Amino acid sequence: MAQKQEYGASQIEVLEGLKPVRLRPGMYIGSTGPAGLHHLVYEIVDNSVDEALAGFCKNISVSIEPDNSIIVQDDGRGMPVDIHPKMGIPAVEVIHTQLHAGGKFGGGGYKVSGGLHGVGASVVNALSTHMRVQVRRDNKIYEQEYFRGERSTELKVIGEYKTGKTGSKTQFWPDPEIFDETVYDYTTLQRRLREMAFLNKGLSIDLVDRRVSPQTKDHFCFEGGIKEFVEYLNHNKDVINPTIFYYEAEKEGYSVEVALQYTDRYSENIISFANNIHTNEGGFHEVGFKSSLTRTINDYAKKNKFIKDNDDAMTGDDVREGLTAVVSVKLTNPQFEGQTKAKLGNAEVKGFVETNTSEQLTYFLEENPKQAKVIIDKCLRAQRAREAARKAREITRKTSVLETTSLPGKLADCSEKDPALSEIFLVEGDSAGGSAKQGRDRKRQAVLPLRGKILNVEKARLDRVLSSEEIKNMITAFGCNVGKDFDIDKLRYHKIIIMTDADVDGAHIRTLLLTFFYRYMTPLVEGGYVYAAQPPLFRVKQGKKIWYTYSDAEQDKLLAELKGKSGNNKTEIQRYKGLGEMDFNQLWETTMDYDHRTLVRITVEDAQAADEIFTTLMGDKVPPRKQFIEENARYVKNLDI
Ligand code: 2B7
Repeated sequence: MAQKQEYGASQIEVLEGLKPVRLRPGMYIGSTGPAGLHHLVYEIVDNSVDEALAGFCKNISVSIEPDNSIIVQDDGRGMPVDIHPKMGIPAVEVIHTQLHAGGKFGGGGYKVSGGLHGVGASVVNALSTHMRVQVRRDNKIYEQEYFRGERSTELKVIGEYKTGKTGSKTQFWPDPEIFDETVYDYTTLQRRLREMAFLNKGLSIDLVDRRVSPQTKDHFCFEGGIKEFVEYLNHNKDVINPTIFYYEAEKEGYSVEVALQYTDRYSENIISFANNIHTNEGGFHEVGFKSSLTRTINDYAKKNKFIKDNDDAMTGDDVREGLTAVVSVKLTNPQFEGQTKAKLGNAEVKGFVETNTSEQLTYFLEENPKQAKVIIDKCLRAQRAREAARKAREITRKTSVLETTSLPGKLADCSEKDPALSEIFLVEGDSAGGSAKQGRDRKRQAVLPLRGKILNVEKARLDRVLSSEEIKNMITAFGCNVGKDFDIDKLRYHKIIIMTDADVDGAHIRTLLLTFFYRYMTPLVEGGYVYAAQPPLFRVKQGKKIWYTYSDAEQDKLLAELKGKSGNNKTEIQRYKGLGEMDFNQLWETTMDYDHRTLVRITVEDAQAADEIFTTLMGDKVPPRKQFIEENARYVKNLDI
């Protein structure tokens, strides 16, 4: 490593520049947990994507190196290396050591993708022990290195060539002083980079994991963009209109792309993005899309005599039942609002999306009358079902189970009345339910056994969902109703703990529950009230001593330690196939006892991923399931498939 430089006044300013990032990393990357760790990669990739959006980069590659460092490479113009007139140091150094180096290099409005407005590279640098940047430009390879955000070498030319190729390459090592954990998860990067490739059509993104042998690889490039995204989202579902509706439109400073297709499902799945950022909380682009959809479908239905007049008009819910749609807008000055800054606040986008969608969708329906008919029929069926369900609800309202105050018979409630101190275990199977009831802390822990598989709410309308015994039991036990009537303030337990076996069936039940909570009790997931219990995988006994381990790695470690210690003691190992194999004492000690258990809090992302995993792993179409199991055999192995 090069020797430290003497710093002039202006350079001290540079070093001061990144201090706040190390002091308050959460302010810049959201958290120092796994989400923040992966965010580092997205910040760097965002800069490559911007270069692609500017029209100069076609290929991006991301590699997880054996030492858990990350290499990102692109074939753009290469970061500028000329001396910055004000700072007196190379532009590439300014980019990596200054907090506000955005926009100055590519002219006004350069930054189009999300992220930290061009300060991404310096933030990543500040949070890495070491960073190495290479630029190919003017037939020269330039290189500079940094240490915890400080320049550790001067920019220098380390090679020359004649091909005229250009590009940027960055390698960074996330700082263990900052992050709780510095091990990257392949599937997390895979999901986001796949999404990025869908959102930027024609852009090629490669991902490789060099930590494993053979290396795991993906190549993402979608000429069809978000049209292929919709195809991907629906790959395991039965679709209504075989032709996916797709259009793109542009005007000064704004672009919009929409793709949609109806399925035979009952839920709606609209995913919206602004500047490649998933706008979870919606915003004006989504509002514009939805109002256009409702109006255009009703107008077409009226014009073609599917409905008589406005009295027969379908509601937004009716026209969105079974809909899969992706809405992606890009704009120069996005305003992100809402609790998680995931809501697009630019009001002018509404009219832009609404006008274009109406025009293009009308055109699509008129061009494809057969598909228009199956779509309208589907919406009309939804309308009739909703109407019938509403009438049925009105009749049964007073006697409705959901309104009664009596708790389900299978629930063993706790005596504590303060929800903040109470928790409920949702336990797979009656036998484990029995042990949990016996082993629990009766004051603060309630137990509700769930029998077998719960209903897949993806495939049923609300009225059928509400006729499921297991679901009714949960609704009454939680005390806060369901769907539009859900009231989080009435929640009777502030911890809802899913306790399932550590096998594929257990994962399936957990997934079904998460899908239900996410679809029908959204604030429950958003508020962080849902947890997964972690039952042990092994019990190890040696003499009078007993250990429980919760992963294969932990088990291997323990066995190695025990081997090192005593030679002649016999070791008994029991592998738990399910919760049912534990007696009530063991269940308490390992999984329920406040002092010894581990609970994993479920995030909104977990719940969203549940839907995807679920349709792939357990869906009704066989080939994707087989493919999933083959591809994930290594991960599923310890789930005892
Ligand atoms: C706002 C800053 C971050 N930048 C440029 C030009 C190209 C370019 C970049 C990049 C990630 C790691 C490999 C513009 C923009 C800086 O100014 S950043 N390519 N790739 C990147 O960071 N990849 C640029 C105008 C003329 N020539 C080059």
